[in-house]
Amino acid sequence: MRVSIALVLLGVFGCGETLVLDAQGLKTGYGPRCTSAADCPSTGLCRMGRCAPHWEGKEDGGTTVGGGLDASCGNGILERGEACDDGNQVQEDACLTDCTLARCGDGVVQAGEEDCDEASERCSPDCQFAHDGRSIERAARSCQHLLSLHPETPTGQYWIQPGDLPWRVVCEMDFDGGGWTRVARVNYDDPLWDAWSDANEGSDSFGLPISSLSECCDGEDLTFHFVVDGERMPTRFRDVMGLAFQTSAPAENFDPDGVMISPGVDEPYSHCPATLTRQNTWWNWSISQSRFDGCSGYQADGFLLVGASGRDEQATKIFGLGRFTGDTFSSIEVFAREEGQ
Ligand SMILES: [Ca+2]
Ligand SMILES: [Ca+2]
Repeated sequence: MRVSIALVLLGVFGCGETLVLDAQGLKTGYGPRCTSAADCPSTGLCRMGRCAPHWEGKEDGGTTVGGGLDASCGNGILERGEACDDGNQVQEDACLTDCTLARCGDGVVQAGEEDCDEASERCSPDCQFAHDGRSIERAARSCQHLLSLHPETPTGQYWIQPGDLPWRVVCEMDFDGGGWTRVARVNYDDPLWDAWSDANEGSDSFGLPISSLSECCDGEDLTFHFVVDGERMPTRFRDVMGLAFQTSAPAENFDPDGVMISPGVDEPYSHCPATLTRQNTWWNWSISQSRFDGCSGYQADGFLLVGASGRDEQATKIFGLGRFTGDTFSSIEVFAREEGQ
């Protein structure tokens, strides 16, 4: 009788599938043909020449009753109602402790297979990290965005895409909370460029146009700090207009609101009420007042890059940042971060 049932069902399921019956005629599943468990990667069960996707009764020649009616998840025996049972209490392997098969979307990160398993901006629908900067496809908006999604990210080079174009930039993830994008690097005697609007395409270590990180207000939503010859300067700025980095900006007052300036890493920002000025015939990048008054004077804690005589666009000396009074340098790096950090 069971044979005739099976034959009928064979006709229904076609020649690629068959229904597997145990000794009592209970359905145990049907699947591809197999000769060993290795042919059945999803369950590791090959019974009666077929992969068994579900439970399976005990076999002893077809004379005993199939097991499973008293299933016990965790006993290492696959029983009715269990997709798997590896007999352990490890939640991160291929068989969860509730005897269901691990999958993307179960909320458990499967070791070796998944980066994450959650509905969030940091996790893709296929359970791989998103926006971690490891490739163009996985670019974050900025280094700060990257760090906010992946707090363990070390300092290094990453892909970000703040606008239409992806950039591979240095992200400083350690200093003062991290999340700093290197927006510019200038070497001694380099011609200065309009760092607000353009990348320094001629350099092998360029950043990106500073404007790409500013979302609302000509750069006044950004905070800056600097590294000179590899040494990180504690002085930082906020509320600096993009004009400070534009070599073609008018040689006149460019920031009527002044800037916020922090004299040290742990010291609060204070506002510089005076109008800042610049010359673009000799001072090129400048965050400074023309007169020293203890606020952001170019010989104190402002920032000024100066060209050589007769070569105004070549960067040769640095003033400000709390320590430089017209010194030469090898390289100056500029880091920016969106406010709100
Ligand atoms: Ca079990
Ligand atoms: Ca999972």
